[in-house]
Amino acid sequence: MEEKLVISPDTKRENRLPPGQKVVKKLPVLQYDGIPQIDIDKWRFKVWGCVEREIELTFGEFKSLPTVKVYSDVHCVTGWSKLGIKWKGVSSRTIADICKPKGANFAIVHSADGYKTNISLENFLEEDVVFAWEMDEREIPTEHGYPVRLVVPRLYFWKSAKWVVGVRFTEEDEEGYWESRGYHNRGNPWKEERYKQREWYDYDG
Ligand SMILES: Nc1nc2c(c(=O)[nH]1)N[C@H]1C(S)=C(S)[C@@H](COP(=O)(O)O)O[C@H]1N2
Ligand SMILES: [Mo]
Repeated sequence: MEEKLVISPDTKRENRLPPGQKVVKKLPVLQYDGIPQIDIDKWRFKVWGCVEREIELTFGEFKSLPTVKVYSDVHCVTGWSKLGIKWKGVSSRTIADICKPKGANFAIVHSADGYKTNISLENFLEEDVVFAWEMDEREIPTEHGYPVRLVVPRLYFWKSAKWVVGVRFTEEDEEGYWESRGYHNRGNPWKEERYKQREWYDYDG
């Protein structure tokens, strides 16, 4: 089967660096807590919620799905960007083709460390969104999300969940780990959607 190559459109911009960002040479390692230990024999990729078909796949089954290669930059909300990463994995569109979201408006991505993040269905279905198991032509290292990490190149990197164990499609929006701690709900780096607008009551003493 022919493998698709997707060049994330933001990498083709004349200025690839979003406002307020600095380029780093090496991808930093960041997570809210520890790096989870994953037993690959017990690991499953699950999709449930507002879908016509729920799935639960082993790593072998997941890797036998059609693959896509994505070339993208990543931008962390804390101010660093890493340019030019090669990902390989399963397109979010392939997952949607298999599971057929029905009445869904959001994808809530769940990880083995308890991390969650919410992505609108529209953003989730962009062509360059990939559940990757390879980064720069090697298996994704444990600290970067082995066995599977999501990559959402057009949004700040906190939306790119590491150690993914599943996706739940929902009708209603549901804030994830960082979204419920003040991060912006969408997180478009080109609009600097870093944090939620503070309300007037936040300034009250
Ligand atoms: N499961 C999980 N995924 C996560 C996080 C996390 O804490 N847990 N942190 C996010 C944040 S804030 C960033 S910047 C990136 C960091 O990815 P990296 O360690 O591969 O650079 O992972 C994102 N995905
Ligand atoms: Mo981040």
